[in-house]
Amino acid sequence: DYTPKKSDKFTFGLWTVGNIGRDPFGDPVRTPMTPEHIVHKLSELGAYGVNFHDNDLVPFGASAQERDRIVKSFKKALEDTGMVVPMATTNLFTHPIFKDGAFTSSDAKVRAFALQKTMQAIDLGAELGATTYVFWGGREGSETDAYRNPVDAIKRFREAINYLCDYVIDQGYNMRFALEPKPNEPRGDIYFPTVGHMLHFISTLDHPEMVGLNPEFAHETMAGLNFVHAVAEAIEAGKLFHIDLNDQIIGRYDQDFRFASENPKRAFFLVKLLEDSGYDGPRHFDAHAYRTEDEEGVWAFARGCMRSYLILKEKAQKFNKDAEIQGLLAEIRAEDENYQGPSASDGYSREHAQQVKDYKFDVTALSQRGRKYEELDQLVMELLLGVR
Ligand code: GCO
Ligand code: MN
Ligand code: MN
Ligand code: MN
Repeated sequence: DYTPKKSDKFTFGLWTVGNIGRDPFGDPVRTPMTPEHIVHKLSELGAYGVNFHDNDLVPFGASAQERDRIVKSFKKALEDTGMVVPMATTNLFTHPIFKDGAFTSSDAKVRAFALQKTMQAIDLGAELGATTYVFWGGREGSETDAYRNPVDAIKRFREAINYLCDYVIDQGYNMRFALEPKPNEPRGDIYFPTVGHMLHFISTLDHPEMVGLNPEFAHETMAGLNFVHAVAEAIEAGKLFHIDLNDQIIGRYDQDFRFASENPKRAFFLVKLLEDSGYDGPRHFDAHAYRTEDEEGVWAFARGCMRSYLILKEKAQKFNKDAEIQGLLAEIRAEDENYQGPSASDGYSREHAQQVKDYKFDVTALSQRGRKYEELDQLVMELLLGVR
C-alpha cells in the first residue's frame, strides 16, 4: 500500500497545509491552524518533518518572551510526534518594508534590516535543528528596470549571501544554504530566474561549497522549462540540497498544485531521477490545497501529494524491472556499446584528434536508423496508465 512512513522523508511547510486560501481576488476561506496542530496532523499522516519561515512560527515583531513561549510549545509538539525540522527560511516578502525586495532593495536600510531579520531567523532555524536554510528571493526583482541596474542587484545579492555564509560559519552552525529560483510572481520579474542562473551565481560566491539549490517543480515549469533536466543539472553539479515538489501548468500564475496532479508523466521522470540518483534529502511539498477546500480537504491534499509520490516511486521500480522496457533499452543502447572507434571520452590528444578526423562514418546508415522511442514511450505510458 502507499501509506507514507517517516523513512520516506516527506516534509511540508507550515505555510503549505497552513495556507488559508487568500488570493489577489478573494479573502481567506480557511481559519489559521496552530503550528502544533499541523505538526500532529502531518505526523499522523506519515510525514517526516515540517519546515517554516520565521513568521510562520513567530509573528513579525513578537517580543523575546513571546518568541520563547512559542518555540517551547512548538518544540514540545516536535518531541511528542518525533517530527523534525530539516529546513527553515525567512519571510522577506510579506511585510510592506520588502515591497522593493530585501537583499537587492534600492534602500540600504532595508538591505541591512533584511540581514538582521535573516540572522535572527537562522538562529531560530538552528535552534530547531534545521540543517538546510532556503533563500527564495520572493521580491528580489523588479517591474521596471528604470530605477535599478540589474548588475547592482546581482552584486548586492552576492554580498548578502557571502555575509550570511560567514555568519553561519562564525556561529558554528551545521547548516547549508539552498537557493530557490523563480522566474516571476510576486514581482514582474525575479533575478536569478532558473536553476541554471543560480548554479552559475553559486560558483561566484566566497563559500560555494556551502551553497546549493532548492529547485521547485512549479518554478521551472512557469518558465516553460523541463524541471527534470533542471534537477539533473543540480544533481550532476552536486548541488541538489533540497527540493520543492508541487505541480503547475506552463504559462499560468504560480499554482502550487498537489504533486503530480497536472503533469504525472513529468512527475514520474522526476521521481525516477531522484530515486535512481540516491538523493537522500527531504521530499518537500511546497504546494497548497485548492481554495475550494476546508480543513478536511487540506489533509486530503497532503495525503495525495505523498501517495502520488509513492505510486510513482513504485512505477519507477517497475520501469527498472520491466523485461520489455529493459529489453528495448538494451537494444537501443547496443549500437552505442558496440562502437569501437575513437570518442570524446578517450580524452584529447593530438593523435586522437587526428583519428577522429580520419574515421569513416556511415552517415547514411546512421541517419536512417529508427530510435524506437515511440515504442518505448508508449510502454512508459501504459505503465503509468496502469495497464502494465
Ligand atoms: C513561492 C515559493 C515559496 C518558497 C518559500 C520557501 O513560490 O511562493 O516557492 O513557497 O518556497 O518561501 O522559501
Ligand atoms: Mn513556488
Ligand atoms: Mn508558490
Ligand atoms: Mn518553493
